[in-house]
Amino acid sequence: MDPRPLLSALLLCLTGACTPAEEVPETHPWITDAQGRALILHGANVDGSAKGSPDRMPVQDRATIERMAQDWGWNHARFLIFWDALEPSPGEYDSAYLDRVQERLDWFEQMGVYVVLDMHQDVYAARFCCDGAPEWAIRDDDEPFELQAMWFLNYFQPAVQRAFDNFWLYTDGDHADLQDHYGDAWATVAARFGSHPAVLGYDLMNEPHPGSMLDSVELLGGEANPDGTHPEFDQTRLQPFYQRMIDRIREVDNDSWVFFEPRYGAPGDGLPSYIGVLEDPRPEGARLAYYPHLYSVRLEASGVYNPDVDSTVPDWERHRETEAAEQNAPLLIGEWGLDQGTEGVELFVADVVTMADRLMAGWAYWDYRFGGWMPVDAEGNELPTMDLLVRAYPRAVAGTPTSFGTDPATGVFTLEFDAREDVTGPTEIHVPGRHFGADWEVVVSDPDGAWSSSWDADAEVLSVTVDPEQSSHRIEVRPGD
Ligand code: 9MR
Repeated sequence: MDPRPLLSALLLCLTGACTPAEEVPETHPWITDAQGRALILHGANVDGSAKGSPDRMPVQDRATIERMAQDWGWNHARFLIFWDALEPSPGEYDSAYLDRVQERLDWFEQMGVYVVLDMHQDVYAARFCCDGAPEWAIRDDDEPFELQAMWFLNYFQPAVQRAFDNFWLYTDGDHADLQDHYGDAWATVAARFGSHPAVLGYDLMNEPHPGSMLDSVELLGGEANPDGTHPEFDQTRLQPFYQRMIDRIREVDNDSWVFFEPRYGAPGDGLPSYIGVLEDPRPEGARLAYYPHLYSVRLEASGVYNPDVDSTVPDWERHRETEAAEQNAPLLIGEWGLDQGTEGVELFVADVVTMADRLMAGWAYWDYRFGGWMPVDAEGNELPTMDLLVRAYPRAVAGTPTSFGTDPATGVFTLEFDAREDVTGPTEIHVPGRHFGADWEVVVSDPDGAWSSSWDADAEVLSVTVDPEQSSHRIEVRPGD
């Protein structure tokens, strides 16, 4: 028997971050649209090509990005932005860069795609291989750095770890200006884009790395160490940083959602995060969303997915569900994905999307580049896994969703939700023709004649207006023959 889940659960409780199952709230807040409808988001990260491009924009043009909405029925993009592009010298923001971001946001708005702006970093900064902080914000104390062949191995270089350590030490370090600048950079983004109709909110930092506090045993999937550095990092570095950023953003933007993720590494692989409860000063109620990543180290190391020995998906589900409930925050997968050449790729993708439906969590696939991990080749042709990413889901629910999902045996999609008085507009369900055919059938639990539906064949969106007299509703979409 694998003792890890038990140990992880125990550790979670020892560190005060555990919520016994019976205390987990039954509902969580929903991200809603202007009509109050709960949004479920399916989409992709747009995208890794921006990291190294001279203008820091992804390679795609309007037409390729439009395929998200047109061909796959997606309504979500996690859009990469970079601190070094935004603030090339201290306190000076590049307005031409923001204009380029704006152009993409306008495209997304026209496509009905909701965007989360993700302040991306990998290995702290471009100087160390990858992307993130501007040159002036690298405080590595001249620690050594040797470029490694695999990008993530650079995280073990002393210069990289020192740069992170200095960034995280806010109150007792000499580098408090770094987080102040980072917060001001976010405030600049939020002041400029907070009211943009496509923008849902901000992901505070991509995969925040613990620097020298990284526990590499845990990173490689080993047992969590109860005396290890990760709980300390999460609670004394990451959590106060997040709180500072939330408070700073709220000075300029009261309405957008603030998304946050666990530290880099182990949580993505299913191990616990220890971030304590974050507070949103927003007087009308919190708008904080939990946006963790999911990657299986075992799968990436072996090139094979075997669910009998790889418990990433169930481990991740258990911990993230508990943590989201503890934060009282909606849960969405900010990144997940894998090399399409992996043995068992379809099984893994099916396991993740089914789990996400079970949690009623949206997701953004990593990433949108054709010919990379996206199941679309360099010429733009779909690979078989795309059929799993294109699935029925409720894009907007006129009430509080209580469950949804597709029965793998029958292909029937079912959505259940409770009525809510302050919502207007119909419930919208993406019904992909590739799975449902042309003569599918919709069955609603409300009395005949008390509900109505319409069909947008172009967008493949079914709209259902339910009977306001009923307190709960069940909508089934049954595939045609
Ligand atoms: O997939 C990306 C790979 O091509 C790059 O070399 C690497 C460094 O820039 O980043 C990879 O993308 C990672 C993302 O930035 C953060 N989460 C994990 C992604 C996959 O490893």
